Amino acid sequence: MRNEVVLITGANGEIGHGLIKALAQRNGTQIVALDLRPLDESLIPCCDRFIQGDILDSMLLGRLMAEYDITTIYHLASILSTKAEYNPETAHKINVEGTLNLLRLGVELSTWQGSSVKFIYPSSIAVYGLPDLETKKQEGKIKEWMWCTPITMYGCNKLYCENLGKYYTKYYRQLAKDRSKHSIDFRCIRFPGLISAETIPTGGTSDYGPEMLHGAAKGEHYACFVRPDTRIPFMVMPDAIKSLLLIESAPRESITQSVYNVSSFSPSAKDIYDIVRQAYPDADITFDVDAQRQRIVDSWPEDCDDSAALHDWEWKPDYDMQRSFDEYLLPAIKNLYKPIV
Ligand code: AKB
Repeated sequence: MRNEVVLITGANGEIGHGLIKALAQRNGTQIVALDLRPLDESLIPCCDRFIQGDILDSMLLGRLMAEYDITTIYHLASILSTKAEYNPETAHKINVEGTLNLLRLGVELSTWQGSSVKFIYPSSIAVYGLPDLETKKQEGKIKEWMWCTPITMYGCNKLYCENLGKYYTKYYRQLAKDRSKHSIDFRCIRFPGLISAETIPTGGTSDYGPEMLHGAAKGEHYACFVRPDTRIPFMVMPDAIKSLLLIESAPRESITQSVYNVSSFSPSAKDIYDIVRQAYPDADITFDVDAQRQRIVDSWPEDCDDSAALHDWEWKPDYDMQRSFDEYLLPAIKNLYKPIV
């Protein structure tokens, strides 16, 4: 008998860390993790198998299909917004072709197993593209269907892959004579900037939030690359993981749309600066604006309306801004960087 497993791509990333640890605590969940780089040591005991490999390698994905009954795919691997702008075509390859490979794996598996594989896909506020600061301010909290006009390769990739997920769920092979393929069950969350106490992101444009905090905790100088009045939504990692587990376990009939916003708090860069300086009064933080990165975050919304997620699968964040810092980020980060005696 083949083992039932959950497949996680991009296992070494920030979401991967939190998700693998949370899933490992759930009785009976077996995890197969995939990443280009060797798996972080802290995750090894949580996984039943780790495969170092590339999502662009279809032979590798074929071998996985032969070996396991994969019930759920969490496809986390991707190149984030700032990094993607340095090499847009490579980002497209990984973000789009990689996702297409995984979606096709999901469809093949669903047909082979005779039941829909759940495909959980983290998208991003980068799919939005507001034209100017005045409109951004006026719009405030935006809904899923508004302003889907991204200005980055990463945003374009995420928006397109959301549509691919819908396509493979509803329309794949609609004109083919042989419609025997089973569809996947695609569920997607658009995340705001994420802040983890355990890891520091790389290659994102919302990175100034976590970088300011981790930099202060390490006693390093940090030059924040956006203006103090920059405002986008953020969320701490435990809430991001909570939302992924909630959408995964929601009954199919309660899911009324394939893409959902989730939101938590929406600070300006100055609000983050203030709370970090309160915790670390000697923190050496300056503002040194990078015009290109500023333009990207200026095109992202101030906040997102997540009422559909609340309505359909009872989404509600556990952490507002104060609680995020007081009860999660600051204690955990102080512990992470405490001097070894
Ligand atoms: C990025 O900054 O690229 C990501 C995101 C908002 O999706 N953190």
